[in-house]
Amino acid sequence: NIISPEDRTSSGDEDSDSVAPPVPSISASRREHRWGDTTSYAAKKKLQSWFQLPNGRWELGKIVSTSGSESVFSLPDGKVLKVKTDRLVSANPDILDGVDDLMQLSYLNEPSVLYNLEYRYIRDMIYTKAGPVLVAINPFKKVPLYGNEYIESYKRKTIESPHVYAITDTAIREMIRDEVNQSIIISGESGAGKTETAKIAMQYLAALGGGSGIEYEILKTNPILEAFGNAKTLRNDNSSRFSRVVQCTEGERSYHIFYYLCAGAPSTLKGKLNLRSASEYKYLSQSSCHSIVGVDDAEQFRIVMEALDVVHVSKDDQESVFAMLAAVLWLGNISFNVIDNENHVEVVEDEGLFTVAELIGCGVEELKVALSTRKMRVGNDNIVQKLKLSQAIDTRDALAKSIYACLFEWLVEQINKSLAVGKRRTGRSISILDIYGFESFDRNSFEQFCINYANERLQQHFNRHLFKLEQEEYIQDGIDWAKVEFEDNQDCLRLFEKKPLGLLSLLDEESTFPNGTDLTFANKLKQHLKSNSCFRGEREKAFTVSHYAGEVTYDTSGFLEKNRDLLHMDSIQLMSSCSCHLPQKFAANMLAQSEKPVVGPLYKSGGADSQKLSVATKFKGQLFQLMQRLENTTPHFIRCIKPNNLQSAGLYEQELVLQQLRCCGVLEVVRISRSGFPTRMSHQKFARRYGFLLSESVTSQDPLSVSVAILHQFNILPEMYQVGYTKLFFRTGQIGVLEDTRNRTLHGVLRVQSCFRGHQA
Ligand code: AD9
Ligand code: MG
Repeated sequence: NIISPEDRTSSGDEDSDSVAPPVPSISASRREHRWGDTTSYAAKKKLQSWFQLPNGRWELGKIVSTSGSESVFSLPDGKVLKVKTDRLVSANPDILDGVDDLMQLSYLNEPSVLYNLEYRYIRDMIYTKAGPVLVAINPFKKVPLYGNEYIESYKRKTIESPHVYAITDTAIREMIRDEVNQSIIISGESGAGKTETAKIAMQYLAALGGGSGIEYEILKTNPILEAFGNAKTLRNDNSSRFSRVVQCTEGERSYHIFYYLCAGAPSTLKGKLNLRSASEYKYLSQSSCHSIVGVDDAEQFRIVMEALDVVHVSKDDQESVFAMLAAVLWLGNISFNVIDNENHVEVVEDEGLFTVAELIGCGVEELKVALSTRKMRVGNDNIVQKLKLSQAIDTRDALAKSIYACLFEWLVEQINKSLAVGKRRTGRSISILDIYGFESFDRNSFEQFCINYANERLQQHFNRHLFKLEQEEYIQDGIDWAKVEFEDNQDCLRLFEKKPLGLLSLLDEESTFPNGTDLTFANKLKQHLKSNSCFRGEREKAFTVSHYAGEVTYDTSGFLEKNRDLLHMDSIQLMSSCSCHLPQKFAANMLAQSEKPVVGPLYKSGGADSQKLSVATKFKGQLFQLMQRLENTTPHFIRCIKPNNLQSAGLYEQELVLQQLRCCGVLEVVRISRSGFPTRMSHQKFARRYGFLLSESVTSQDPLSVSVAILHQFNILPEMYQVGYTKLFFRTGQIGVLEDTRNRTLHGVLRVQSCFRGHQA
């Protein structure tokens, strides 16, 4: 009853429509059918099976007996349970424990996949293949898998076990062999290890570059990007983040660089920038978390300064960078006085105001005006409107955010310039994409909406690539691949992108209406999209989308506000009038951006006739650019998995892992590969394995004729297999019937033999 790993069979899965095993599921309905899995097959054969205990954990046990729809099932601890037979899920034979590619499993069901990953994980084998995908489980500790010796071994191919190094090596080889750009696409949820994985891939590239190439220099710029782009969150002490300058959840931190600067700036710099300790800045003190266990902020500041030297950011520019950081911090301390019944405000003249003006190089009066009023154009007249308290706070925060965002962009630009100097471009590249994975929380907002939309696009890319790989194999073997059907997520993407009645268009439309609210937006969605199969309206302001990874319910609160970009022309004009060069540059960049030909809806956002793109439209544009770049590469996929939420080593939580396997599409890979002809066996092997079952001898002994005779004898339906030049291709589960017969026959023979031996004795 053992099928050797290289058979790549899933032979037990004869009934792909059977009810899926009961699993702890984040949202059942759509997904249940995906595990077209076998249940009764194992039961019939009295094999080891999985049974899900009421606490959700899968236990491995043996079927003692079966009568009708019930089985007696024994657990390893000696307990015996009476269970419904169809709740038992086939387990793989021990010989397949810990295989390094999930596709080698005979039974590709959820508990088997979970078990196999856990088996490897507890032995520090954190990498496993799922067909073309590399699954990486975060060890949350140092594992002895990296460094020069390993790099050498993967380079020489003396190690074959799955690894980021192996994937990276393949990318390099394919880039050279095919002269095609490559991409390594790393996804997973927060804290799963994407950024670490990206660094490990870069390490390999850097080592191959001989320690002096551009790859090595890129690696050296990491401290800068992490200092400015990462922050402590509840899920990850070093999380790659995008917006969190003005708001921070309890227990989390803003970007590392703020704390590094406050703790590590030399005293002269401190004096120049009027720097205080982190706790004295409102933006930093609001979350009551200033330090990270094991991180020395002052030391980190020195490391960042060194890295800035390495990428040739001049000392002057470095000081300007730090001045911008200080300006952001001081902006947060600027406060307002309410001056009338209508909640209009004026800016408090205090240290915060004066310091910001000093740091960015503008007049105090101009800064006050920019933060407390807005120029409007009514007909041909310019009028000045006083801001209300909440508007003034939003304006201040928007300015802080945009200074930081511009600063980050500027730094990336400097780094890229420095890397490009004197470098010969070979024209071929390997891109490494470290991207936020699919998110589904109790409450999901605009951020999740964007993230999941992006993941939906990436998933489509992934599906198409997989489909292509499969197709190539079929074509190579002369198989009619038109018979292979792949489910696509096109419907969901259409729900987002359709014009004018898609999620994004409707959001943009509502954002332009002065009277639009989150509720009117939600109602519009319900009105126009109710017939879409991927959409469901929920109570009040909520709606649900059926994503490839499951259903997510979004709360539209704050959608419109977040989608309209808040920075007003008055703020941009203020920056362009500054005497310091960075704010000037930032303003110029922003103006240049808004002058670009636009494809989305436009907003009149202030007095001057400025036009701005909505956040969703910008996001979509960037996503399309990214996809376009990726389309021209050969992709390699790495899916990172977080085994527990405590960031601790050695703890493997089944349910958490399972959810992520779904969300990052690993189970989808398995499903897709099963929807074609996933079981493949060479003619020779097939003939050898099952030939002895033939009741009549075949005239021709060539493997193909023997194989065909076997298929006929066992009445395997023509639509269930394809005969290729070298291999036979089977639909899921078909081999099971043959294996069953083979086993029974062999057991019969063995029994006869042992009886015979017993008799002799
Ligand atoms: V986020 O979406 O940016 O919040 P990531 O990037 O997925 O997240 P990250 O790479 O930062 O997660 O990993 C989180 C932590 O896990 C790291 O700081 C390490 O402490 C730990 N980690 C991840 N991968 C490895 C590894 N291969 N070996 C050891 C690891 N530790
Ligand atoms: Mg990260």
